[in-house]
Amino acid sequence: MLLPKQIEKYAKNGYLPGIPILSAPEVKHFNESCHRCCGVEIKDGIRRQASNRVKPFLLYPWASKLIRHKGILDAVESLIGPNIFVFHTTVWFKNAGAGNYVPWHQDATYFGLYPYEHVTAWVALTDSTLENGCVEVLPGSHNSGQKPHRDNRDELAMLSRGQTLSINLDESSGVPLELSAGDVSFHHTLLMHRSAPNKSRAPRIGIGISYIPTHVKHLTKTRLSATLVRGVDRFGYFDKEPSPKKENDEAAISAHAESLARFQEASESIPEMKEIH
Ligand SMILES: O=C(O)CCC(=O)C(=O)O
Repeated sequence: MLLPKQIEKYAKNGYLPGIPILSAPEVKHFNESCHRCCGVEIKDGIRRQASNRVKPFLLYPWASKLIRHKGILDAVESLIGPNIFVFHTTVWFKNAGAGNYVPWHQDATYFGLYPYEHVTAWVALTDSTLENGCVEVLPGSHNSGQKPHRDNRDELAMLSRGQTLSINLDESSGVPLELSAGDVSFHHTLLMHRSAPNKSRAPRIGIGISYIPTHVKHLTKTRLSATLVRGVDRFGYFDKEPSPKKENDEAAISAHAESLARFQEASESIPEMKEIH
């Protein structure tokens, strides 16, 4: 569990910098598994993000294990309470020397969740540095609410719609979250953050796991699914997702496709995005 002063810092700043949580053998296992399953993008022609890098816990037993890691869940429970869903997960895989980047954004913009209690645990499977394009945050920026974004058609922008904050930002107050492999950072859904291209000679890999308390609602008409990873769900706002029994499990592949299709439909009608366009 986190210490009270860490919880206070998260409330004040909107993030916690890297906490060492994964052991060295775990980093090796998850890094190798991630390379094997997500190293090469599988594009489905609709989404900008490769389908094997979105919600991989519905496809691969190793990812299903990662989202249930006790050390990560203990920290998450300290921030959002004991009843926890995984709502989403993205493998942020930046190849060596790749120009891909993540523009300044707030995660809440494209999730359509309320209240704003979603927290992302960003799990470093390699070191993450300024040179290889670590996440950078604007401390305290989660306190000023949801801000307008615009779509960004740049193919190198890694977000599903290339969402980019369309307000003036004081980038000079940005803080890089430099992490060692095995560290996990945590950020609030309204925290403004971004990451630059990977200028190093090795891949930079992080897995962003989106956790929500079970009382959080999704605001669009599409009914979404989520995975209960701790506690109980007394609300029934989401359909429960099955876990993969093995890699290339046919049932898991169709559950994953179904979940992504619903997410895609919902993201087209997120209220924040509607107001903006
Ligand atoms: O990994 C990155 O470069 C960006 C991550 C991010 O935007 C997120 O986890 O919300």
